[in-house]
Formats: sequence, structure tokens, C-alpha cells
Amino acid sequence: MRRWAVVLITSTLMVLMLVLPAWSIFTDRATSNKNTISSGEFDIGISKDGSRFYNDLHLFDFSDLKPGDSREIVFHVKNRGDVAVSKLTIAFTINDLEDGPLSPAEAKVDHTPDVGELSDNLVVTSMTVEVGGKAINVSSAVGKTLKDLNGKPVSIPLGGKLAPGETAKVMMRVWFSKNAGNECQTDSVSVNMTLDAQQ
Ligand SMILES: [Ca+2]
Ligand SMILES: [Ca+2]
Repeated sequence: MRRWAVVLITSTLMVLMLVLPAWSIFTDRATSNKNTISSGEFDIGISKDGSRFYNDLHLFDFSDLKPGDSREIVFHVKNRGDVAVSKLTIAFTINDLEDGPLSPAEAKVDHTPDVGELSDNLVVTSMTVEVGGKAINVSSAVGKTLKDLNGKPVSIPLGGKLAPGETAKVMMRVWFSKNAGNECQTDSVSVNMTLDAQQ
């Protein structure tokens, strides 16, 4: 497309040079200066509520969860550039921590004092994305634990393209499995999420 534009401008200039008559009495000239060809900006931002968007944003801290609890993670992604986004992925980087000494009940069953067990018991029970008033199920993530998702990017379906200025709302519910044992007591998990967009 860009190559086609360059060729068109060059040939138009050549035609103008050929038809300029050397013996005209009345003369006139039109000029076209400072023409530019540039590439579009490609930029996405993330927001908690859809009002202000950032390149980097802290989204959640959930504490004192007990087995059976669930929490919802909600964020908005905006195409802040001027090129449509056709592919959006989210990658989770999970770090399991014991978060201090083992509790007495935990110490009886947890034989890895340096590594936590929580992410293996945090299950994504639903994940949907809303774009242009339509809700789309992110089925590839549902039923997986945060440990399963660690380092494996999840494709976020957009139902087409995310146009410049358009936003997508992502909702993800995480459940602390009732099957979690005492090895998870006082554990914590840090979750980094990276969104990648492609033209
Ligand atoms: Ca452990
Ligand atoms: Ca533990």
C-alpha cells in the first residue's frame, strides 16, 4: 500500500513536467510542498475503569483468601494508535512465594519452604472480553490454573479488529479451589500480565 502511494506521486510529477508549455503568455503555477509519507502509530494502553489509560498499571491485590473464595479481575485495553489491532494476547508471569515462614499446619505438609503452592490452586472459572457491545468467551483460559497459564500467552478474541480509539473490556474470575490443602496457607503469588498487540 505504501509502495503504491510512492509510485503514484512520482509519476504525477513527471506528467506535469511534460505538459508545461514553454511558449505560454499567461503562466501559472501550483505547488505542492512538504508532502510526507509516514507510518501509523501503534500503541495500546491499559486502564482499571476505562477512563485513563497507561502503559503500565498495577491492577489488583487480593489478600487473606480462603479456599472457595473467588475474585474478579477487570481491565480495559484501548487502541491508542491509528492502526487497527487484529491480534491481542495476554501472557501471565507467575511467581509463587511462601511469603514468610511456614505456618505450623503448613509445615506438616509443605516440604518446599522456598516455593509456594498457591498458583496451582487458583483456577480461572470465567474469562470474557467485551468489544463493541459483544461479549466473547476466552475459552482457552477457562478451567486452567494460574500455574497452567504461566508463560503461555492466551489469545484474546476481538471478534474482528480493535479499531483506533476502540476499547476492549476484559473480565476474568479466579477461584481459590476448595481442594487446596494446608500447604497453601499464608502463600502468595505475584502475577505479572503482559498484553501484546499486533497490527
Ligand atoms: Ca512450599
Ligand atoms: Ca506453602
